[in-house]
Amino acid sequence: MKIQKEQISDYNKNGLESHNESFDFLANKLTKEGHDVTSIVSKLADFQVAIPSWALGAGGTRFGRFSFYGEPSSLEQKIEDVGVLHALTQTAGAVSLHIPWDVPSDYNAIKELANGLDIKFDAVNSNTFQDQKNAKESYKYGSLSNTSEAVRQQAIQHNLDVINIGNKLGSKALTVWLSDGSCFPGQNNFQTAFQNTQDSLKDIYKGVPDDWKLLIEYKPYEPNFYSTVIQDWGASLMLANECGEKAFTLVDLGHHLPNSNIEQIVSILQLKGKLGGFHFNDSKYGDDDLTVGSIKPYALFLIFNELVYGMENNPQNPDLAWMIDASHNVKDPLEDLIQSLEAIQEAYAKALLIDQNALKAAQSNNDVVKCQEILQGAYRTDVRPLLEKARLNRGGVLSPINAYRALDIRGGLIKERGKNTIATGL
Ligand code: LRH
Ligand code: MN
Repeated sequence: MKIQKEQISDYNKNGLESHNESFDFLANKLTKEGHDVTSIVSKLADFQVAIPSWALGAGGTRFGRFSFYGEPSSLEQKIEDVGVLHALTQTAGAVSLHIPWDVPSDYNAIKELANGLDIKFDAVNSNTFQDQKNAKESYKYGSLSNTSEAVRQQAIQHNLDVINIGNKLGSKALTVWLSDGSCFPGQNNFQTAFQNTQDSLKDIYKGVPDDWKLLIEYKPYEPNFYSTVIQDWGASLMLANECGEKAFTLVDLGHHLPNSNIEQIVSILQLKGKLGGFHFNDSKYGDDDLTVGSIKPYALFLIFNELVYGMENNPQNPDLAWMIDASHNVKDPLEDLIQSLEAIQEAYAKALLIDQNALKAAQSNNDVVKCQEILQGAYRTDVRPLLEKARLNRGGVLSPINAYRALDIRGGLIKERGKNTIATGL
């Protein structure tokens, strides 16, 4: 399925007048407050988020999985679905593949398809948390940390193979997330497991091309429920420092224990020049992989405040990889991803309205109330007309969710693919 430009301009017709009214009103107000509205709108339009190839079908848990039908059953169809998201939102201009769930059969055809939809290949993800059919060694007791040299070698080779696949697609980063850990006290020697992981990552690092990044993703628990080798930002940072200047930490918002101050973690990782990227989602309890901004929108705003500050003040930190990592148990996957893209844009737009100089001055004067007023003044601004303008400027729709429904895209996908297709992934 491909969304035609005419469908988009036809859909926008009815909403243009009220959009122009609310945009002009907001732009006048923000301009009077000293904001450069044109620059904010172009920053929003340039902000592209990679869609996880493993989240284009219904997710599930051990208790069940409920399909939405019309799911993509091939990498080509997954790229097409990312194309639909990008056509509507103009902010989903990349896809993050997971190997072996998404090994291309025809690299040129896939690159051509993606290029035709203005989709780039972001980080590729290795998978040493599942055993592949006919695999010689098992990852039951870990992969890069495993006590068995043979298992570690198999996992290292898999990561080098993933780099090779990414290279052929034009990707510039490898994301390593390890489920390695233990379920019971005494099961692992923590030092041996960490040292094995460090040595294995250094072997993988030797295969990381000079213009690539190695992104080390941490997570406190699941699927292991007593210890996880790369459990938190500290472990990830230590391993990235051990590997070298191309290695960075990857922050998955759902990979933090309750009440963690993620914005402080983000701030310090940028200060140290070791923040490599994000997996955006939201959560109430654990790694719930819920819609971005659906549970803690203010926390997301505070994270973007630190990102905006870091992007202005930390040249030592590289450009970040922006990716969503979500799972859809009760929502149409494409609608869920559209809502996540909107929430990310909204948090970024509100953070761009923070007067960082005024905030820094109030912080220096310990004017606590003024600090909060500056933050919450920005947060309480309805920035949706700015998001609409950014989409319009790039040929997108005013309201992606309403357009998705008005154009009956899920209905069209079901007609095209039927009701029995299942997407690979989680
Ligand atoms: C682990 C994780 C990781 C992916 C997987 C699909 O919880 O966040 O980023 O490999 O989800
Ligand atoms: Mn993740």
